[in-house]
Amino acid sequence: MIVRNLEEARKTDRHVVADNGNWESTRLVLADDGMNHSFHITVIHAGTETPIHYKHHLETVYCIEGEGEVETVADGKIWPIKPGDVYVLDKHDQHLLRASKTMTLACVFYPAITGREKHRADGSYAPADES
Ligand code: 9YT
Repeated sequence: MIVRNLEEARKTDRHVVADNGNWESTRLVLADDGMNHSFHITVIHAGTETPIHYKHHLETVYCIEGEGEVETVADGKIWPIKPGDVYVLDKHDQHLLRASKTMTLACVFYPAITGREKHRADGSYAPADES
């Protein structure tokens, strides 16, 4: 069994800050835990827009606090997101994530990320066998 604490993990390299400053994330569960999923607590800063396209991962995102929206690029649909909402990228949906109030999100990735990924120019993370 594994037990970790968010505040403790934030002091380690599990805590990453996006190059563009839009978000920061603490990866509480990663690939080397052998769970096949990873689990992150991610903060999206107010007033930001982040283009994301997880071509090689599925992701479920639960909003704990804050407010924002997701725009799915294929159809231009806007999905307002508030605490209690979950959005599920079941089709590797290309999207824009916007926060109007700083958002705290709980994110699950399948397959697990290793912790070394950076968003690539196309908004994706490298597939598990490439990273
Ligand atoms: C909201 C969202 O897509 N979060 C992704 C996790 C975060 N970018 C991370 O930990 O890499």
